[in-house]
Amino acid sequence: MTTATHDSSPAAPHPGRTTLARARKELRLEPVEGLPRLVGRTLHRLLFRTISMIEQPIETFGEPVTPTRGWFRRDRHRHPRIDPTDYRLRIEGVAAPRSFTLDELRALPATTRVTVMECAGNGNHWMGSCGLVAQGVFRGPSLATLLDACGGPGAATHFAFHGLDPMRPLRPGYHYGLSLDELTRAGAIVALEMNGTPLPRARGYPARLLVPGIYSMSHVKWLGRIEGLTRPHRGFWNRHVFVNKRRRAGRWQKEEARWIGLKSALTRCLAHGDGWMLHGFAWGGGAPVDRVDVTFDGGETWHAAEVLGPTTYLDDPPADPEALRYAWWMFRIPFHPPAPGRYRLGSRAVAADGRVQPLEPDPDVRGHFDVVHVKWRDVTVPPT
Ligand SMILES: Nc1nc2c(c(=O)[nH]1)N[C@H]1C(S)=C(S)[C@@H](COP(=O)(O)O)O[C@H]1N2
Ligand SMILES: [Mo]
Repeated sequence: MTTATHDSSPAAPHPGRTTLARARKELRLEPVEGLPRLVGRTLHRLLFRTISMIEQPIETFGEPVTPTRGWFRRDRHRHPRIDPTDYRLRIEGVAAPRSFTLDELRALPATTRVTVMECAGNGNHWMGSCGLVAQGVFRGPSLATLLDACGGPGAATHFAFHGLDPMRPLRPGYHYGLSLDELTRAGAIVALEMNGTPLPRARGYPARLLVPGIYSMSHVKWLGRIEGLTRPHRGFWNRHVFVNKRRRAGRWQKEEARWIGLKSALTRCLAHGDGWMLHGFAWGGGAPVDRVDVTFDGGETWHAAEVLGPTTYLDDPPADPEALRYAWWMFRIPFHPPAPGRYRLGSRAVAADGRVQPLEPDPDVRGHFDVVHVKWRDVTVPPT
């Protein structure tokens, strides 16, 4: 499948290498919240690199499908080197447990998914920016196909997915669990390919779970074992790491990260005619994005952007609408600042089911995950 950028889509070079000439072609959108504001972008990047958390600079967004090179990274450091001839995917706790070789996985009917992948902590107060999100084209057998090849799920109502990345002394490997109902609603697949090539090693070669619509802590890389269970997986990462607290009837209760909430982000501000064009993405929320409103004055007034869905921005979209259900929307809107100076920009997604991206954090939620409120950006417009 090929992808196209629409006419003024910003498939522009890396903004890190800003020259004076380029500076007038693009303005930097600075996150208003987050740790980089306090410690500086460079130190922030270095600090987070030590925990294998690497954002892609938000300004490199622009392509409908994020190039594999430069894709954000988030893992527990160790990237196992897996020999494809020795590799096995074991499926246990189902009607007829069995293993698959890589060739057997490749021989099964494959499903394509064009989908957003987003770390549950994207855009939180540690990160500030919005660089732990990307969109890829993934392909491999669906989980349903694999389960059929095992005689069905049997008694299993939940599944745990185990990675082959070693994590001793902490745990033997990374693992995450979801219910069969969630996996079915998401249309989960076991991805063998990403953006038209076999998965690179850092992305989980030879197989990774992909759960469209659910945050990517569940997209287990270097997938080695699928364990059918008759109760929710009570794993360390499920219960203690990817959790927020939510206040219900006055009581704070733990809540595991799950479905990606309705969001949008302004990504680039590019020279356009005698003014500027703002570009961004909107995603999440489970329903189609209906509208994206943009403010140039810190939220006093809002203006509807032009919004393009995946069937428009992809050259050759897959025929099956399921393949695109969790793809992002692209938006753009002209920006004509009345004078040089500093402007506070923000974007706000509105979904077809009427839900609106909130302006402020929810006072009934505490934690680092599923941060959905408007991602404010400051921009300094130079004199012409
Ligand atoms: N085996 C394994 N899978 C993993 C992880 C990991 O540490 N080990 N990290 C998870 C988290 S928290 C995220 S956000 C995504 C990141 O995927 P990426 O590094 O391909 O961007 O992988 C998920 N899958
Ligand atoms: Mo993550």
